[in-house]
Amino acid sequence: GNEPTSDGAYEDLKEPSEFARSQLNIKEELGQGEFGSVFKADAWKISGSAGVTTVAVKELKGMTSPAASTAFFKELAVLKLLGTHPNVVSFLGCCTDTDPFYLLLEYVSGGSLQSTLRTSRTQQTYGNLHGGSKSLSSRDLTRFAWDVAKGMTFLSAKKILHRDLATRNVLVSKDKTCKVSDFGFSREGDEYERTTKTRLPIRWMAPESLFHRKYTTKTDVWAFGVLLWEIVTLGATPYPGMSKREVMDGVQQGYRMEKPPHCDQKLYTLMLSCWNADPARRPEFRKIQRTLDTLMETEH
Ligand code: ACK
Repeated sequence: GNEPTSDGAYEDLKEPSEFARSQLNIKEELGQGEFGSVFKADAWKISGSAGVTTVAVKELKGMTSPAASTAFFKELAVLKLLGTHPNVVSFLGCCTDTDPFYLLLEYVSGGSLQSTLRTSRTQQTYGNLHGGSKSLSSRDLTRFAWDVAKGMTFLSAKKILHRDLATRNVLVSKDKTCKVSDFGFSREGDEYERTTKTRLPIRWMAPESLFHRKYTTKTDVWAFGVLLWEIVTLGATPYPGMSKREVMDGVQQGYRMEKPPHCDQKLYTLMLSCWNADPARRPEFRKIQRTLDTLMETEH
């Protein structure tokens, strides 16, 4: 329990996932995350590992913004519940004793799925639909989708909503395994109603999220359908040529993106099922995973 010790110190209050800063050697910046910089670092003896482990460090300079601070601690709360899965970026610890705060995560060396898809293009025309990849086979693309589905099956079984599922928030390891990342918007619970609207991922959002601020596992399923479309188009921006307003109105009136060139009919059918207007009729992640299991078996 958290009883005061005889000298008055609340030693038991020490966070079990807290990691000593003195065992952390921060190296280069990897980029900007939603609440601050992300760094590469060496961690000494982290989560039971001997010696040095390369980790990713998400930094929050606490005084910068209350919204960022809220996002940081929400992400931390979700990460602590997470457990490990090969298709979800694992949480290794945190430094929350003083400013700046750090989240320590498994380091995934290949960058985001979005950049992996885009740099694989034979032509660097990001805005356009394009089927040609110089380095990724159609089986690689199906495997990306399959990996994300497995990660999301794991998260949804834990009743964790991601709420910002998109290729920019999936990381790719050296052996091309996809890992779901960025839980800054995630929440625990079956259903969640968002009350503030900061930087909403409009093009990935289901109609009930856009118009009623309702988030469920089935709104993550909708976003998964958009992620499938991103994979097939090698990282194009969804609803090409449409403004955010046009996307919102279109989606509400039943408009859905057409089948991209080169897209397998079975994958397109899966996308359309994720975009069913009725959330109850969208498939569960477990079902999506099984559909992709079958596609992986038939594709060589
Ligand atoms: O696309 P990237 O190289 O992959 O650039 C972004 C940047 O930090 C800002 O989010 C990278 N990043 C985020 N989390 C991790 C991680 N766990 N391992 C490796 N890189 C990461 C991300």
